[in-house]
Amino acid sequence: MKKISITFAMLLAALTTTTAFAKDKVYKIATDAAYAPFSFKVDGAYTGIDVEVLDAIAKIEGFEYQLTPMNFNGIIPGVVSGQLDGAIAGMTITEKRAKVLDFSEGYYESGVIPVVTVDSKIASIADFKNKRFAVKKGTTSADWASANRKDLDSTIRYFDDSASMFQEVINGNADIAFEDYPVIAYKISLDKTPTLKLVGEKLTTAKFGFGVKKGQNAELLKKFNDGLAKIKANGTYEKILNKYQ
Ligand code: ASN
Repeated sequence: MKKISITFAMLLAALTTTTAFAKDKVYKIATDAAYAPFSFKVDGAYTGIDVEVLDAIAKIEGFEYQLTPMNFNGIIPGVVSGQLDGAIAGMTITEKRAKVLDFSEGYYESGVIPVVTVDSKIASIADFKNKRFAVKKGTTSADWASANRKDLDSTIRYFDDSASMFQEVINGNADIAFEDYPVIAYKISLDKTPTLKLVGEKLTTAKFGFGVKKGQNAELLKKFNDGLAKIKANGTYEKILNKYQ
């Protein structure tokens, strides 16, 4: 009898410690360091759809997090290696990524679209032969370019961030950049003197999702999905989106 009660007490202690730990946990969550309108720095502070959606969800679900802005290319490896607990980074839900990550419900419609300078003669995919492509490392845009490069007899240059990729096209060192539709549409809408334009329709249709390491973080994923449903129901989600339209 004595033996049993000691075991029970120990179990209770262990359980209490685990619960306390889960409550105090500060989730390390990555975002793309420069990806307006999803995450970008204004006057020294990060803002954008991803940043505000995460914050609203954390508040309503009652969890703490540390936002970790970084180049997109390091984000999935960071989650997979366990250095990051999750990522909200304008990140497309794909089958390939779903092999190493668990994704939330999609929270934003996207898809890859080609981008050229306003004076470019490139008007459709028929004009993509023998061109110099610019893409951001580790992205679905880079995947599209590398899957089609051979057929199109084209070359690819890789960049760490979207701004450097766009600059390469603006400078005339690349002919076509590939970017997610909402990101380039937002940039063009803000340009006082337009430098870039879209070509044709989206090449892919996709959704952005919040991601955690596969099979490792069901608790955080559930909090994200529950919180997303709540902020959609109470109007917060729409309010956030409206700020960036
Ligand atoms: N939208 C990109 C992708 O899913 C990620 C990014 O550039 N932040 O590949």
